[in-house]
Amino acid sequence: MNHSRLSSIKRKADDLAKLSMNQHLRLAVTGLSGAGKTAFITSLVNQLLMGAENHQLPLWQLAREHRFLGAKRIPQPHLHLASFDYQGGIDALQSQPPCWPSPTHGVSEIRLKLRYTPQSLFWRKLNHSATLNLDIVDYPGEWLLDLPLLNMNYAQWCEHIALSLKDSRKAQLAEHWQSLAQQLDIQQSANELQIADIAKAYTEYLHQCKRELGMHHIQPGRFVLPGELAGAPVLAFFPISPALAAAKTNNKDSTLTLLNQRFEYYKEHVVKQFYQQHFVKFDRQIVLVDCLTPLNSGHDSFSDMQLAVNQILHSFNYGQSGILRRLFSPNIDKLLFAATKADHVTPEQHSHLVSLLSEVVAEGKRHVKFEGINTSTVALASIKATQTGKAQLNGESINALKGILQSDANNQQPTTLFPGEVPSSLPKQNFWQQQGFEFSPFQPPQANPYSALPHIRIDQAIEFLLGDKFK
Ligand SMILES: Nc1nc2c(ncn2[C@@H]2O[C@H](COP(=O)(O)OP(=O)(O)OP(=O)(O)O)[C@@H](O)[C@H]2O)c(=O)[nH]1
Ligand SMILES: [Mg+2]
Repeated sequence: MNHSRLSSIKRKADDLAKLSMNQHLRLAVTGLSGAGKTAFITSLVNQLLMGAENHQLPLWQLAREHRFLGAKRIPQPHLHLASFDYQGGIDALQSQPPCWPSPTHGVSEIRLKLRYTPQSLFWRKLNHSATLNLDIVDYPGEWLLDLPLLNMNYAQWCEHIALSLKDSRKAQLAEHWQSLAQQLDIQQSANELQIADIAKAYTEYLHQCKRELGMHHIQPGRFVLPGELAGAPVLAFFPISPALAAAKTNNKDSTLTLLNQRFEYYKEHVVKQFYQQHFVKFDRQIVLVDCLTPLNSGHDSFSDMQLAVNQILHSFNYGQSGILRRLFSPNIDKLLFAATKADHVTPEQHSHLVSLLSEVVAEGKRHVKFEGINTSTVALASIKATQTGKAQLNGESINALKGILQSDANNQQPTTLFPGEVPSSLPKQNFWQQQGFEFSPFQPPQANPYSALPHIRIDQAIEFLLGDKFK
């Protein structure tokens, strides 16, 4: 074979290599508020940016085989989306004393370029490194709680809310907005100011359910996490008595017409739009679940969290909610369930946390798997705030945790404690009577610019979510 023919073959092989060695993946991170999304993304980005020098990732095959060459932050693809505030999170963790990154309220994204040596001998012989452009998207799980609204009209939604008020604690909190709503003549022409006031009272009721009852299952989700919609008329509606909502109205300016219109507008332009603009573009998903805070808060909070998480999983159940497949054709092929904040329990309890989470998501997971989505479950700590040690209890040496409690931020004195046992299955009545679990928030560790953040099993999450892309 002559020289020019050889170099033309080599050029073609090079072009082919470039094509197949530049991949792209969109990883979505969700969970209810406070589940640990921001901490997870901050730590994940930090672990990747630390590159080949990061020796804390033994469960990630690519790093273990020394084929991970490094990562770089590059401009995000969607200019209209908020950027994930990685630097803000790192600054908070590096401050003195360190603090957790601030809560977030909407969608944000960050793009990293990962470079690695491919596994295949063929590509290695061509001396090629490969790249994966990784987009990481943070979005509130609460937004997925709105999916069932797509199958309801306004009157059906009012019926649904009326049923939820059978819970006497909710009914008590609902008294204020209900009494305001009862004063409305819904057949009369709408008074915008009055409607805005009642919508405000309804929104405050939802916030109270979250704050005072520890509830997560809030509808409509955007009322408590409005993002850029704060103050917009699309959020100025509320449920009324189901019988009144089902009535006919001939007045096109009536309150009833307006409430119906806003409900439909919310479905079309808020709920559907999120699925169309964001959800369909996700390739991989991690659902973060904080099982520990609801264990502390009690039976009702735990059941509500379980309900909300399973409701979130309906969005990955394309077949059953035919509307999803019809409207959005989602692409997610791998979904990881992660029990967060595992550094709040001693290591021998981590397997309990995994089996507890498996039971919490059991119903939703069955449907997700039926769709052919590959799933796995892990217990992790995105940012490990405790050390494991020994303590004496009744003359016996037991595993304990050592860390600075958030409540000791002023004196910076570490505390050694045994937080109790995490149940390995859904807690029974006697668990709630004994309240065997005492969970206290810890201050994060002091971060420094030269080493990656300490974590527990974030490398296992990377392996599951991205591992197959580095062949
Ligand atoms: N000990 C420990 N605490 C954690 C960890 N991850 C999160 N936390 C705690 O949980 C809180 C909430 O974490 P975030 O990452 O802000 O949760 P989020 O899901 O982004 O919450 P929103 O932005 O409000 O939706 C933090 O402020 C920490 O107190 C972890 O890995 N270890
Ligand atoms: Mg957040």
